Amino acid sequence: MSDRCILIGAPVEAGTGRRGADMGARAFRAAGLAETLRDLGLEVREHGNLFIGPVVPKAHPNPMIGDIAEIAAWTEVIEKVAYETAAQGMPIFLGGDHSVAAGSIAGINRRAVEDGRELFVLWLDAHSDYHTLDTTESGNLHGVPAAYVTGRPGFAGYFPPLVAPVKPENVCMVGLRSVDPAERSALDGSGITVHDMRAIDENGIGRLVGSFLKEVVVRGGILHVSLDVDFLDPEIAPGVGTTVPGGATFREAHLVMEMLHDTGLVRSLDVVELNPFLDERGRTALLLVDLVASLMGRRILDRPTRSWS
Ligand code: B3U
Ligand code: MN
Ligand code: MN
Repeated sequence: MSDRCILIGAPVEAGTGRRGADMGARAFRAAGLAETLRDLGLEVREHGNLFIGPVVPKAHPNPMIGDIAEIAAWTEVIEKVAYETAAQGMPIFLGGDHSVAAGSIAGINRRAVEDGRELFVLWLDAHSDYHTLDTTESGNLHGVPAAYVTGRPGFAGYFPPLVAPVKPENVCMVGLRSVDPAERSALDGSGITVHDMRAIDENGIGRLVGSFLKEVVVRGGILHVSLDVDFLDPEIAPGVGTTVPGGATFREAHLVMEMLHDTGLVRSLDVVELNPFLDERGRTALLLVDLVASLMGRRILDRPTRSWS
């Protein structure tokens, strides 16, 4: 884990059906993210908010898809910044909706492949975001990034060419409780490890995440974490466009963050789907800052670092 965090605002909302996610990055800053990280002894570099120029609209045969040119343009910009900043510290992408992850993971993996490192992705979300452009029923492109970055077909000609797809076997999704039929059948046999809320209830989130992290360690990999706010239960995190009941609790989410920190292998992070327009007095933003703090090393008590072998 790098001691230098690079905060990158990605004010994207064209991937959702609701307005307001483009204010997410500002809310993370207002909730004290940089100060909290500095208090942990980390260096914080502020990259500012990314932007795209005007785009020429492009149609897709799927009539539900509206903003494909805009999301494609964002993906290109974010991919480039991810590739560049991954060599300078730990990029933290402040969304923006989850379509941000199409660019961040694509760029992070381009860097990882160049460095000869094996990238693993922990996808914390109520949704699998595994639609292709052809299967999405809503047309909301925050529902496709996991498919794009793992190299599912159908993106060519619309999204930027993917230099380095992430191996599906290296992806672990945790917290799922809203998966569309087309996603479910595509996930089946994809190689992606999928833990829905039932699996969490039956096994405990620590055990499930722990076995994935152990595999990352054993295989000498590095980690990208993609944290969708709706991974959390809406009772504690209302500031998100697509709330789904029955999500991760405060302690479950913190445990995951603490375990991730113990590995020392997290190299990059997305925190996405925060919608300050829907939040209650900033409580979701503040909770996310706390979770990022746990991921970056804040702990309740000092305890020996867990052995992963
Ligand atoms: N799978 C649905 C719902 C959804 C996906 N991601 C979010 N919602 N946030 C869709 O629209 O693709
Ligand atoms: Mn998502
Ligand atoms: Mn989601």
